[in-house]
Amino acid sequence: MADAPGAQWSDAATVLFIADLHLDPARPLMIDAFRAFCEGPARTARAVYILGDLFEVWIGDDDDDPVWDRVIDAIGRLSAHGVAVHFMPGNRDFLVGDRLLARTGMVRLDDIEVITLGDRRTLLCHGDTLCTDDTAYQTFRRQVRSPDWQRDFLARPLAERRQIAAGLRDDSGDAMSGKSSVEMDVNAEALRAVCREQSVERVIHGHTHRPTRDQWRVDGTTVERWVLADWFTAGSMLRAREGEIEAVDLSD
Ligand code: LP5
Ligand code: MN
Repeated sequence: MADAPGAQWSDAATVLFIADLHLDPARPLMIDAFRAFCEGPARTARAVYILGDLFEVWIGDDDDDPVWDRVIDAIGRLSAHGVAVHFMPGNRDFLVGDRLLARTGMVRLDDIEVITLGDRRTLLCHGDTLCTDDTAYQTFRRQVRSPDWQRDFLARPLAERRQIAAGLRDDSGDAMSGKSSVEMDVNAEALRAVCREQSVERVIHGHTHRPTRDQWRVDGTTVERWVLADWFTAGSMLRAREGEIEAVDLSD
């Protein structure tokens, strides 16, 4: 049974964070790597937080591609093992719905979640909402997050949804080639603002695929930020234990 959102994790608990796996039927080796993660390191944890873009594209819980059964089975067995698996939607898989959650045992998180790790309030987010300089993306995001738009999209046949998603990927790729690297990164003031609002001392996010650990001054507080790595070449995670975090390369 998964713990409620907003959890408080004691120093002794191992808590894992992953994001930006972009699991894709075209890349079966990464699906194998994810299954190995679920059967190995994830089993040692009290909780696993998936902070968005688990899937390259999620076009609806009725997607009948058999490759997803391997992913669903792995998460379902991890949940059944007693690990609390939390899912936060990213910009690729915000259409994950109740049916997938029920099949996997995952608990859905809001776009911003604050948990306590050891004694530090820690903000979790995918990271896309912090990229406020990317105004074209933020407009796109508002459109595709609207319930009316999602209802309309999900009512279309699977083949058409696949086609639309592929078209959006092409449009996005074209749009990104005209954006600067700074524009597509986190905006410093957006990061500071959410830290201030949520009174946190630590932030963990993904999305930018620029793994780092750095420190930010927010008023009188030092905020530690961790940016998760993607799984394009190898699996990786952040592991919290005794209130401290370390980055772990899963291919080692
Ligand atoms: O994903 P990534 O990291 O490569 O790029 C993101 C931003 N792009 C996106 C778009 C997705 O990649 C497309 C696939 C989404 C599938 C969703 C599920 C299935 C269908 C749902 C359909 C809506 O998120 C990219 C950022 C980048 O991160 C860095 O932060 O820059 O943003 C864009 O490129 C968006 C463009 O700037 C504007 C959108 C172009 C498409 C216009 C079509 C409008 C259709 C509106 C539909 C209502
Ligand atoms: Mn993303």
